[in-house]
Amino acid sequence: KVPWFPRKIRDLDKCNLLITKYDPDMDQDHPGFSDPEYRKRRRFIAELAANYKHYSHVVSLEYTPEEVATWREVYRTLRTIYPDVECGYGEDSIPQLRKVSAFLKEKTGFQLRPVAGLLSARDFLASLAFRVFQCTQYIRHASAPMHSPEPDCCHELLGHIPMLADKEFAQFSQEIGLATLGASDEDIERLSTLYWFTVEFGLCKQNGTVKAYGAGLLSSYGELIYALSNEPEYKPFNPEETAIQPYQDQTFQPVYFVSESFEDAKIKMRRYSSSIQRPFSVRYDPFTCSLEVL
Ligand code: H2B
Ligand code: FE
Repeated sequence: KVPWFPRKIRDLDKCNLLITKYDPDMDQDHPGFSDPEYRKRRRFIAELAANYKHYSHVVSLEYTPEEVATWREVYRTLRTIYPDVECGYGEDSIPQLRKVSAFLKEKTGFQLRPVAGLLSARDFLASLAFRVFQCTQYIRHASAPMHSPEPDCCHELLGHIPMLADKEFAQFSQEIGLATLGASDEDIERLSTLYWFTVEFGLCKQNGTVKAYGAGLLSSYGELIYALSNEPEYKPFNPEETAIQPYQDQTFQPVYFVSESFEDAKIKMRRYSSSIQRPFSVRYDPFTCSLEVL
């Protein structure tokens, strides 16, 4: 039996299965766990996301001075190791999801929708098939600006958005998404592992030098330095092997996969995706933002 999957962009309203393992109400190790104010703020922002429907207006948030201070610290620190991300950000305010979404839409057709926290891999990846990125609006706890156990707006804005603004990458992301629609749990697991070692923690050669492009690296000062040091193991990106590599979401990765180029990664991913057995095939119609299922 084929698992349910969204067929039109509006169906993404149903792709909302949250995984609570790292949220501040459930995880005792979350830096905000013992801060009632932070948890209250998070519930307020979560509620906005939960009420969001496709075609509704994205509510802008009035960030507090403390939240802006956290953003400033993260932004400044990361800017010392990599140059401007050219998304028109500044250190004095947290960019609003609505504005960033409009910027992306013009660049690559990707748009953002607010999400309350970590989503199931199936729901998260399905949205990519429609060039929709489920994006958190809250910010990490002020006590731990350099690390967040869950995605937050620093991770999305500094890690994912620059990549989604790149044509080649936008397409790579959408193709992973398309491959997950109606896939078995085992294939979802393999595809999310591939997502992990490319979009989140990928390395790529540029003019013979190994560079970081993964969002998890670009939004984590510590791991970015570590990934480019000579400590971790490097392996060439090869989807068959990468898809079954165990990964770490608690500490740094022991191994990173290096692509020859984005183009090469895309071709290899395409070959891998087409080897996945499904009793149908899908084609995305950009005019209607819906799928043709053949
Ligand atoms: N949910 C959210 N909100 N943001 C993510 O970046 C994210 C997610 N990543 N769910 C997913 C899971 C990823 O780690 C893979 C696909 O499992
Ligand atoms: Fe991410």
